[in-house]
Amino acid sequence: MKTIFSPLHSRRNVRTELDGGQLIAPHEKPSRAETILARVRGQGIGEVLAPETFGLDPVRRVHTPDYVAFLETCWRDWQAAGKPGEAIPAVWAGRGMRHRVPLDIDGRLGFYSFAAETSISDGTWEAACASADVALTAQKLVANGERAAFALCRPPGHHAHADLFGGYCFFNNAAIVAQAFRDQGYGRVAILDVDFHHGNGTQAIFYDRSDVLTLSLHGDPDLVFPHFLGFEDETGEGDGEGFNLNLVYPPGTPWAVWSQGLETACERIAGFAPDALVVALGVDTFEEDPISFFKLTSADYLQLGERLARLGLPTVFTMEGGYDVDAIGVNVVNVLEGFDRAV
Ligand code: SP5
Ligand code: ZN
Repeated sequence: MKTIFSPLHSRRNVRTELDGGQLIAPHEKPSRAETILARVRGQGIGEVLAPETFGLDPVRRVHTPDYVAFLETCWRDWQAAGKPGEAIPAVWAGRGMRHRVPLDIDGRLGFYSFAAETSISDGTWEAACASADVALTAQKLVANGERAAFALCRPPGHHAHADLFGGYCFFNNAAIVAQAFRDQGYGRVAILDVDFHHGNGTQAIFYDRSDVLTLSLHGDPDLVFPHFLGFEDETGEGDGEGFNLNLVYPPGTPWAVWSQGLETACERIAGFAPDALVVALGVDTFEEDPISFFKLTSADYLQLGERLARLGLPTVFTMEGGYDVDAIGVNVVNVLEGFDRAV
């Protein structure tokens, strides 16, 4: 399968992540993408292509214009306000307060975010735009007849809502791909999120729609990020009732248990009979991941890829999380090789 990669990902290179009351070196760092790319090339799984540029119209099909405009100028506005460090939200509209967009950059950072671990600095905007182009280029390949394509997106996307950043995410690449398929006449699209964390942004974007089925397997939000969405009683609303599936697992979950959820999700996808599949591919389910608590092994990712291939659908993979950089290349490429082997 072909891989789409942009060196502009490296423009996303913040120094800080708020964690445990300290500013630590971020988990979501440039070496993640470089390690995956090296493994893609090393295993020779297919050509590596640069993205085409699609502009912001397909991004704005999923994100609000004011959110996109905020991201574009956020770093400049922060600097113009004379702030010494990286841009980090520190105030939010709590219960009973007003959800209106303030003028001040501190206020706007809070309005357009749901978490403070995602700092913004020079180059974040450029990398987020390039990441969306990577995803849209993979979508175009598949729309033009490729069975599958791998969008090596960085920064990741699945936590980003229509107008919220957080969880290391700015543009929801998986949602942008699904909407692009819809806009090109694909009637139904499924998004399966196998990242360790709940795909809260993806769920929220399509929550009231029956044309995009969203499914996510993840760590119990009672215990882990994003904490405020991702429970199993969230099944969709309005037209979308019955078109969202969350499968929640506890600490220590191994492949033998996780794969039963994968089977449930795959059967639901088959019943939906979509015209295309988007896989939000995180490998922070790995047993050695530094911020997660599942116990998948490197070999398990081959089986994951095989099961996804058996759905028999045109498939776009978008890269999401995975923070054990030593293993991230092997684990991601195992999914893609397992898929290609089963096709
Ligand atoms: C795309 C993706 O996987 N985003 C995940 C964002 C998670 N952010 C919160 C991380 C909290 C980490 N706490 C670590 C404590 C263990 N030392
Ligand atoms: Zn994750």
